Amino acid sequence: MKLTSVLTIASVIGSAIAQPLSLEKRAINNTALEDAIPATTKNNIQASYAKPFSIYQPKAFIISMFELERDPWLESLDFIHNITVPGLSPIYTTIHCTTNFTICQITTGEGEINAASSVTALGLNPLFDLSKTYFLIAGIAGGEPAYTTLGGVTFAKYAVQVGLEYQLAYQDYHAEEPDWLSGYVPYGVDGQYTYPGNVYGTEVFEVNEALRNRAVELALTAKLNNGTTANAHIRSLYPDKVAQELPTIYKCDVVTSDNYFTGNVLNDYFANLTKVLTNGSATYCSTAQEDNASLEAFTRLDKYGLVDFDRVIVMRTISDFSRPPPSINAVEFFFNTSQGGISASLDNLVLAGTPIIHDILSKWDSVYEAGVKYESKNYVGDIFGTLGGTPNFGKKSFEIA
Ligand SMILES: *[C@@H]1O[C@H](CO)[C@@H](O)[C@H](O)[C@H]1NC(C)=O
Ligand SMILES: *[C@@H]1O[C@H](CO)[C@@H](O)[C@H](O)[C@H]1NC(C)=O
Ligand SMILES: *[C@@H]1O[C@H](CO)[C@@H](O)[C@H](O)[C@H]1NC(C)=O
Ligand SMILES: *[C@@H]1O[C@H](CO)[C@@H](O)[C@H](O)[C@H]1NC(C)=O
Ligand SMILES: *[C@@H]1O[C@H](CO)[C@@H](O)[C@H](O)[C@H]1NC(C)=O
Ligand SMILES: *[C@@H]1O[C@H](CO)[C@@H](O)[C@H](O)[C@H]1NC(C)=O
Ligand SMILES: *[C@@H]1O[C@H](CO)[C@@H](O)[C@H](O)[C@H]1NC(C)=O
Ligand SMILES: *[C@H]1O[C@H](CO)[C@@H](O)[C@H](O)[C@H]1NC(C)=O
Repeated sequence: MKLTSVLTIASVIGSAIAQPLSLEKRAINNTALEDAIPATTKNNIQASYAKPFSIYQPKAFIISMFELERDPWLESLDFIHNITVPGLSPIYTTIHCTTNFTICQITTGEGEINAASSVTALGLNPLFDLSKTYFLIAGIAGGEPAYTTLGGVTFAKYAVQVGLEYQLAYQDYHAEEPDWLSGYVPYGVDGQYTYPGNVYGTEVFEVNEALRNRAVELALTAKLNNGTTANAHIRSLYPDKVAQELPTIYKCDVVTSDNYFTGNVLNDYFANLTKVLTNGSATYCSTAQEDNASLEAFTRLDKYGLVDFDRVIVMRTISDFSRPPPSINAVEFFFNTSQGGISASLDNLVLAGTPIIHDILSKWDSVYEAGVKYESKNYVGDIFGTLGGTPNFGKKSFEIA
């Protein structure tokens, strides 16, 4: 880990943060309290979840999924406060906040269940008013050599959940369906690339493109960790130009699957499925195990005004290639080949993520609090249109099955 470079950037923020502790505790708003649980005579009670007593109103929240993603942030910023709240992962029980509670960090635990549960617990916690908070999902991921490389930093517009499918083992389908690329088939249909007949609603998420583009513009000014000589050797084994080059910042999309897939076949299959699910809009370049889950939690929280879905950024840095180079078979590559280490991807989380956080803090009053300048022009939300608007993916109606 090249801490010198991380600390140089951190000191820019750190020096500005070093101020006496001051909690911005809100005055109690009795009107809001009364509005929170409206009187009703009907047997249909709808509770909103106002947070009139919230103490912490962070401007930026970093979301890590496990220890290795968390630690570079803990080292680079003054996360001196530990706040333990109900519902977090048993391994990661505390939220960390900086000296003046302006920036906070949560570690969700890995996989879709952990991510959704932890983000929900955070969002419902009465101590935190997150209605104006910007969230930076900052994790490492597998990378597609056609679009990114080891140490590369990807910022997504779409997050696609590809694991929600039927699955048959090869021995069970290959006689009848010799052309199938994999044993996966979308729900409610019998063709591998047929648009699903039914969905659970978490299959595709689209986030704010204008905010994503601002984060990319700023990240491009960062001096990234280029990785090890072993990383460089692995890059050189791929025919793809992007894979061979030094890491930079990329705009491309993330898939989520609890199933940690690798190899050419499943990468081809899920790349194609991503196109199908998003009606051609998304380009799969990074694979991770949580983003759709976190985004589902954010969607539900936004519905009640507890967070602003427009303020979510999804950043994934590339720790390893998700398919082998032509000269190595998939098993040998996955289980037996060192790709040169993940330290560049961990460093680059902080190096590429800090500029947007710095921008949010330094232009809070003039730009970010109101959230107008970088508000979305694209559709944002899930496949159902839960937050309003009409997605350019999905269908008019799905069966519930
Ligand atoms: C907290 O620290 C940030 C970062 O330096 C600074 O921009 C902000 O004004 C501080 N907020 C308060 C309430 O002191
Ligand atoms: C109090 O809450 C009401 C209803 O949510 C809102 O309209 C009003 O602006 C709030 N007042 C203050 C001072 O925040
Ligand atoms: C806060 O949590 C971190 C790890 O999550 C730990 O290293 C640190 O010691 C804790 N600090 C306090 C004051 O408990
Ligand atoms: C995936 O898509 C590519 C490009 O559209 C196509 O050439 C390829 O045959 C597809 N793969 C499968 C297994 O259908
Ligand atoms: C990475 O390589 C680029 C291009 O050569 C260079 O500009 C940059 O300074 C290098 N980064 C570091 C941290 O050395
Ligand atoms: C891994 O490497 C060792 C030593 O070179 C070799 O004996 C073993 O067969 C390899 N395993 C796989 C799965 O390629
Ligand atoms: C997406 O593609 C499916 C399958 O072709 C189609 O039924 C659906 O109408 C398309 N959705 C949009 C918004 O174009
Ligand atoms: C998860 O990601 C997949 C693939 O990008 C997408 O189809 C799905 O809608 C996403 N679900 C959520 C909840 O984001």
